[in-house]
Amino acid sequence: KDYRLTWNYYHNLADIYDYLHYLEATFPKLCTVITIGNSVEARPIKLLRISNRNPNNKAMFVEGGIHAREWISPASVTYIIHQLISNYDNEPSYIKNLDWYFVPVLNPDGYTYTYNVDRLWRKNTAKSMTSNCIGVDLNRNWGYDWSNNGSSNDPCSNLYSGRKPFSEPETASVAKFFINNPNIQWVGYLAVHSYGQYIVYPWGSPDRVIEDHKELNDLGSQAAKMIIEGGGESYTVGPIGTTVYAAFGSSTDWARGGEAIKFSFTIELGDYGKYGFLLPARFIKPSSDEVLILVRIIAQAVEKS
Ligand code: ING
Ligand code: ZN
Repeated sequence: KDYRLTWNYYHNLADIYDYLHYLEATFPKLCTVITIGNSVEARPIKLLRISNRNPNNKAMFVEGGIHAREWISPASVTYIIHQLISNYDNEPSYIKNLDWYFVPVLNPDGYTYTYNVDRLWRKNTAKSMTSNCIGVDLNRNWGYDWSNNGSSNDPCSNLYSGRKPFSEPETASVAKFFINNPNIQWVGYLAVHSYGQYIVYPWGSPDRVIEDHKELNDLGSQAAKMIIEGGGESYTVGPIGTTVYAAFGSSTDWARGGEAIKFSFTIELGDYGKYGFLLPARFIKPSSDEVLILVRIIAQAVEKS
């Protein structure tokens, strides 16, 4: 079997994981697959590292598939991996002298659930001790500015933040990976979501302004401008809380507030709502090209930092 993916349709979890192992087998000097933990239903959470093993490299984390129904996220993250690997030798130094950590599917149970049970499922599939409803919103479960208000303390809500910060193995696996690898010099974190077409940065609280607001806004705006110039879609840039909506306990806030990663962004891919979460697969490649522009802008900023 040929484990290469295509990006002409959406792939299930097994195909995506096979692709990561195909890359490791084919490009062993560059690619490493690491299982950082297991989901609630004991599925592995797989990370692909791309590194030229230069010991001075800074590092960038790319998170996909935290929300089950946002299928464009794992598709575009794997497509970015594909684009970096296909032309790696000719990539500029700001790409090659970075260590890349990609988790295409941070919520493998939810992703599987959208294939087998409910295409519009958002959360993981954790059982609750107090309710028959299942699932925690993994993008409200991180250990920085976590709240049971603002998000929701109702297990039936799509925004349920969980019993406590990092109650869920999916978010805790990332935190543990950071703790267990203290010498990785993280400078970038990008979470990929859909939909609405936003490029946003901390904070999720509408009441707080980040000190380097202008620098982050300039980076996001530069990416948005280049996306338009490249024939892509239009993106609104700003802080999470005043641009999308108030949100506590997200990975983007944790990366910046908890881990002091200077360049922490979320991109919300297309569309504006015509197809919403059911974005047809013909949009995978153009959407991925949009993410890649932002990825390059962040990587250049990282190199200069
Ligand atoms: N939107 C994001 C959500 O988690 C967001 C918006 C981005 C919140 C970054 C917090 C941080 O609700 C979708 N569509 O998931
Ligand atoms: Zn999302």
